[in-house]
Amino acid sequence: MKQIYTILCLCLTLAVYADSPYIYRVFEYTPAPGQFVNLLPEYEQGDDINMMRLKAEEAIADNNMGMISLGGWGGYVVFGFDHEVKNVQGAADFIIYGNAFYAETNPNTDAPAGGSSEPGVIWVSYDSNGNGRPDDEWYEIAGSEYNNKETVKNYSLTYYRPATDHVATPSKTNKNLIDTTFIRYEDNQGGSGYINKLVYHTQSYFPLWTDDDEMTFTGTRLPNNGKDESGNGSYYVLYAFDYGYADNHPNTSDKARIDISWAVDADGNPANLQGIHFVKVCTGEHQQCGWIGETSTEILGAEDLNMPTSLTATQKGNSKQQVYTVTGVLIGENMPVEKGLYIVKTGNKAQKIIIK
Ligand SMILES: [Ca+2]
Ligand SMILES: [Ca+2]
Ligand SMILES: [Ca+2]
Repeated sequence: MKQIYTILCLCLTLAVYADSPYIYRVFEYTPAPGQFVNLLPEYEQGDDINMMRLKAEEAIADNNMGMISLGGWGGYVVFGFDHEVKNVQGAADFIIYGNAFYAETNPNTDAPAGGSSEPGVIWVSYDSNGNGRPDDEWYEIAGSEYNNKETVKNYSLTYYRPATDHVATPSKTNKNLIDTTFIRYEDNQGGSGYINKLVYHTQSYFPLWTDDDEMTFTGTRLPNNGKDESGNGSYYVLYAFDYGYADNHPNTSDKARIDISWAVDADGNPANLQGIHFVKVCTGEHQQCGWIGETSTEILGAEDLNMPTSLTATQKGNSKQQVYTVTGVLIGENMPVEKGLYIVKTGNKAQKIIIK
């Protein structure tokens, strides 16, 4: 009898694992100031930090493939899966979907891959205390630029809200920059400057759901990747780094895939994680490229790449019922008559069903 009970427990664990390969929950959404902030997702009067978190969740969870912007350098989102994303040895484990694309009309024909690559630095965490919350240790995914001497670790940047009586300073040479003293920033390396306001985006760039007059972010700053290939400021190319970042390569590229084995601890040693539950993505670039403005990482979703294929969600909108055994073998569309534990999947939702 005890043996039967154990088997049932194992089955339940399997069934929970089978829920969804996509983002389950957004725990925190804290963009840095930027041209898409208050637009992606849209701020509406009265929205507080939790409402904005829910809007971010609605956009990127459950394979919805909406889009959120993390704003300028340091802005971030924290999301989680409903199961442990396993670190499969020798294979990529998950992908974060962004809106990066390669330029097809780069005047520099010998250039490497690039176009609109806005790399976000990825951190991962295992739910060590088992409470379902991202309050455990974070490990950085050491992407291709981790040991680049231009990468700055423990970079810190503070953005300041414009004063209520702020007067815009339009650029004298670039009509697209309607305020060159818009959002002041200072870093911990002696650097300072302003995020420009662009003629295309005239809303507040400072998150409207916070009362704070300044926002400070700390993390990894990647080398600048933008280059004016026209020589006259009309055509910028943001080059892709080799691997290990979000919103860096197109979603269809193998180079957009992330291997949990790349995770390192604070000293740069391999973290040797067996799996992860939580992911944090931070805008990694602190640069402005003329008329296209500051570089900001965008996120559309994320997916566990190694769930059993027979259990992963079918095409969105397909509401046909499918019945599986607990080991993932498809039985058919009708409920079985034999006693046992089954997984019934309708669209993206999977449920455990016990036939007694
Ligand atoms: Ca792996
Ligand atoms: Ca935890
Ligand atoms: Ca982007």
